[in-house]
Amino acid sequence: MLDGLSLLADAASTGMWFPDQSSTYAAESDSTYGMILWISLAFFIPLAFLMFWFPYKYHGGKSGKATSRVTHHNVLEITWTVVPCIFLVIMFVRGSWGFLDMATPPEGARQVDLKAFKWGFSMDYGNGAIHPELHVVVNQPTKMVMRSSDVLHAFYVPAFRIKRDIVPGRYNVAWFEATQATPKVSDEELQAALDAHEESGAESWDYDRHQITEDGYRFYDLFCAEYCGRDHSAMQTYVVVHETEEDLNAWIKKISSRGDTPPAQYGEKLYRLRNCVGCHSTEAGKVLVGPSFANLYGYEREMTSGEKVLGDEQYIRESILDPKAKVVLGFNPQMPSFKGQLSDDDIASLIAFMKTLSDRGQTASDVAAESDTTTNSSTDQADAAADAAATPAAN
Ligand code: HEC
Ligand SMILES: [Cu+2]
Repeated sequence: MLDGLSLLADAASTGMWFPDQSSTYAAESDSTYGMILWISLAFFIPLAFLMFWFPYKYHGGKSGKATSRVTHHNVLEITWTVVPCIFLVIMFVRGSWGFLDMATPPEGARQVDLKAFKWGFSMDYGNGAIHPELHVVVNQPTKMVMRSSDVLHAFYVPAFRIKRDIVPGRYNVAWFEATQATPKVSDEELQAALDAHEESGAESWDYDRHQITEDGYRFYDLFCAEYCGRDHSAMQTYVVVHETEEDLNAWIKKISSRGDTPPAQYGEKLYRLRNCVGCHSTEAGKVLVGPSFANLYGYEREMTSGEKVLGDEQYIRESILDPKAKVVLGFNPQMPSFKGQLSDDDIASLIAFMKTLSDRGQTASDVAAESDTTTNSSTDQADAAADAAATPAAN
């Protein structure tokens, strides 16, 4: 209730019911909308008034017998046909100008490949730089090439007045040019938000609460605008508009390499950013679409082929690059391949993260380290296999 009131107050204080006009489309879209709204009101109000006034004025009383006094009136008929037609043509022409403009991306637009899935977005900036947020440069056209990996979704950025369906089995293109950057906040403000995040213990970054991204930028909302199932209402991401191309390129570089983040910590980040989190939990026994990552490393599991496989580096790497090669018993081969999307270092980081989730993570890596210098790895592996056979699989 209070939320609703403050939303109303927000809307009233910005003068219109819309967010700031932040793209080249916005002014034209709003004025077309306004024109249609006023024309509709100009017809609706007198018509609604007459609907009540005429029955009152011409009613014949209780005893009166219903008769028709309708005759023909050419001038009247032509007027009420031609005048609304003119308005309709104006609406159509303005609408189609806007539509044609939106349908033809300009030469040289920067391209971002968008993938929509149940229930999130992933933006591909090329060269393995993939992130859920959409990052673009102010006053430069951006072309979105969009696909869906499951059902119908839609790309909707209210501040840009752009909305486009994302259809499984085909590519849909949209383009826009942002006219207002979303600046980076001061280092102190970012640090305060990072601290608050740390303190809250929340698993993922709370954009609504902090009002900045994890990298310290303000943002616009990007919604899915097509009902697509259970978590449709939470299917949302964020748009950052950089002030310069250099700033955007620096950000892309930052997300596409680990830098000096420890591997396990970076692996956890990838787990969330690349949406492993959508299908794999980190809690023992909590099965989502795929098996839990808890005690994956260092334990044996059975495949649909009947083969038993140890969860070591080689197996995990193969599971990520070629998921259908070995399919875990009791699961469908639904995992997409991440070939070409995760670098060797990314995969190593993910494995380091999985080790932190396994009670054999430490010992197993010691074993691996030892096996480089000594030659007892086969006996250790046999021990591990015997252990795994003795304990029923945790997941
Ligand atoms: C669309 C859902 C989905 C996504 C997203 C997904 N996986 Fe999977 N994954 C599965 C399923 C289902 C299986 C089990 C079937 C199989 O082995 O292919 C699986 C199996 C695995 C296995 C083998 C597990 C085991 O217990 O043997 C690993 C390792 C793995 N995934 C890693 C990842 C990583 C890393 C990511 C993110 C980069 C990821 N998966 C994203 C669905 C998914
Ligand atoms: Cu959706």
